[in-house]
Amino acid sequence: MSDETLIHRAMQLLASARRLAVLTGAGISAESGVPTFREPGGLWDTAHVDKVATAEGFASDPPGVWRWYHQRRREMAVAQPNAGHVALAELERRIIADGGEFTLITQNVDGLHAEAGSRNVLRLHGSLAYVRCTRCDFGRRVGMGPIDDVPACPQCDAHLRPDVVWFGEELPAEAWQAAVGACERCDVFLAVGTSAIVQPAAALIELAIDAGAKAVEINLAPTPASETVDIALQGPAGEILPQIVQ
Ligand code: BJW
Ligand code: ZN
Repeated sequence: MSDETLIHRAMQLLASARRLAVLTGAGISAESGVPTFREPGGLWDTAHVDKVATAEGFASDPPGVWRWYHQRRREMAVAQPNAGHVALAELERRIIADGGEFTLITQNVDGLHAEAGSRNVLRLHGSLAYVRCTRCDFGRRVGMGPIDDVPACPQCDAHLRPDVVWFGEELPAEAWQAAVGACERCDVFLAVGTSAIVQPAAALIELAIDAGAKAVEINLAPTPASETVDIALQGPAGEILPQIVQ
């Protein structure tokens, strides 16, 4: 099937959706200048996953891990939503105005969906605009601006950490349950810019398909999900999304 036909079919599917669930990953923010993880030149090329994205790594070197996150926070502070983020926000407005249901499930920690105007956003992996204490229940929004090199908890003086989900950690229960519910109910499912290998987020794709949804994927490259979705569109999300959200 030609690219044009696939795009037309995806457009029709989205236009017919009554309950849409969308899963996004780092690829949707790539055109905003936010690096992805697993592509050549991505974050995991230069950072060691066990050192920067586990609780054990943080415990053994809080200043080192914070240096890595400060750098990423600086990049996110200047990043602007791109045409892909904007198209999803527009799609939400349209579906809600028609009395439908729209859930945006994101693995991203950059806040760009909310900045683009998306309302119902479930952040499965937390947010780099928040910190929380490694010892007590303290947590706070700090935005993407400069903060202390190794911030300390105002309640107990322990190290604060980025409020993101590292490997081996549970996802925020409320967001996860809401995501599962949205995927079980949706009639159309859209996966955008995710390598679809990090669990349990990637399992949402199968969950939606098994529950009867038609599924569309947008990615620069094939992923493990490409074989199972109904329509796999290959190309930049910032170009394809505005075309299929019309
Ligand atoms: C474009 C584009 C453009 C580029 N347009 N497209 C079952 C089996 C095996 C392992 C596990 C399992 N269950 C759990 C695990 C362990 C683990 C896991 O999944 N490991 C895998 C690597 C195998 N999962 C966990 O540990 C999770 N927790 C958990 O399961 O808890 C239960 C439990 C507890 C205790 C013991 C056991 C279980 C937690 C996962 C947390 C992930 N955290 C990170 C870091 C967040 C903080 C931070 O940002 O620093 O989340 S890792 C990183 O990967 C980040 C992302 O959200 C996540 C997903 O990556 P994403 O978004 O898909 O990005 P990329 O780079 O991989 O892909 C980008 C894609 O975009 C590419 O495909 C490009 O082609 C495309 N692209 N430009 C369109 N312009
Ligand atoms: Zn504390």
